[in-house]
Amino acid sequence: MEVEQLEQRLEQLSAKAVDELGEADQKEEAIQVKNRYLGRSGSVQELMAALRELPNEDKPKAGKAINRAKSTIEDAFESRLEQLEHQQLQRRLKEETVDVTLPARSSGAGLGHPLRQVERRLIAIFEQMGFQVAEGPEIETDYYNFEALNFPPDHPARDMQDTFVLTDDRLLRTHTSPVQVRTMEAYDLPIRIISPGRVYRCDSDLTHSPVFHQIEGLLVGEGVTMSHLKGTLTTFAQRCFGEGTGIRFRPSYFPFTEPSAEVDVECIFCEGEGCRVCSDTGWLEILGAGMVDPNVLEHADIDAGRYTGFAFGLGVERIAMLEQGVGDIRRFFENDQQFLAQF
Ligand code: 2U9
Repeated sequence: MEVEQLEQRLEQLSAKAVDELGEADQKEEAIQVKNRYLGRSGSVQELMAALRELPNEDKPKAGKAINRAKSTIEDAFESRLEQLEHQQLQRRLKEETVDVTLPARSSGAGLGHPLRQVERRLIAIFEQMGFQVAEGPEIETDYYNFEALNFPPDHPARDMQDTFVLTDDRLLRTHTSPVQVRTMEAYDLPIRIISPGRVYRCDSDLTHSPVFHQIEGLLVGEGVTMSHLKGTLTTFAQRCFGEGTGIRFRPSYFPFTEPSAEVDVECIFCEGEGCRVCSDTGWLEILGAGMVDPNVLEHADIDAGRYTGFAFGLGVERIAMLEQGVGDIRRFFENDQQFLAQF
């Protein structure tokens, strides 16, 4: 082969390689094309054999032509590679873009549980009247839950069928009254406390749940009378259910108070006219209350000749069910998100 022929052949080869590289869509394809021309048994390498056959004076010219072809192909390979990488990056950026104009998904921020919402409101009302919040254990002894509260040994509430008994002398408190007993033991008089918290009873139907929430109140000091109790509960009813809401006391019995009363609030739906919710009576039973039994004061080493006290108790679920129109108390404890999201 003549040197001119060799030069021409190299020109053709490098032009063809540049074309093929331009058509390679993948990096791997471009590498294959490059190897086909510049690899050890590639087309350009093959022409090295023809160079060796040339007369010595033509060899420098032929060598330059080979080097030119090699660098043309290498440059084309490098720039094609750069193009392919750029294209790949553009494709990824397009596929992975975030459309910031799309409406955001709701993060489902938590709300207070409906019972907690009611409980907080009730606590705030009593705090405004000067009551302090007192808390205590949910696992109690027979003494604090029953004996100190003047329950006789054979009282039905002490029965294992009504109370969750844990061991010989440990049970789940059936009311928050033990907190009040512990407070009377630990603090000087006068005391004015409320004890909100979970309580437990073996009971389950539309209006009873094995766990529920109470708020109890206790005020003990010199000269405390039933009038103070009536005034306190009237203020509570008006702040909780609206100005002008009336209350009435009906005689009742609790071991820990004497006298005792069930306290009705004027129906919040018909304002005393009579409706389905209040069974046409115009009244809703909301609280229990009474004057602290002297035996209970004496158990806590308080001189019942000198001091008197009043107490009251209410169920948070009862008020939440009335206000929120919930017919089954157990709905509050199922953690059903659809139910809870309504509040
Ligand atoms: C002490 C002395 C007396 C708390 C009281 C009630 C009346 C009462 C019920 C309301 C609905 C329980 O949750 S409920 O079923 N409570 O009727 N509770 S007086 O009396 C006390 C508490 C502590 C030392």
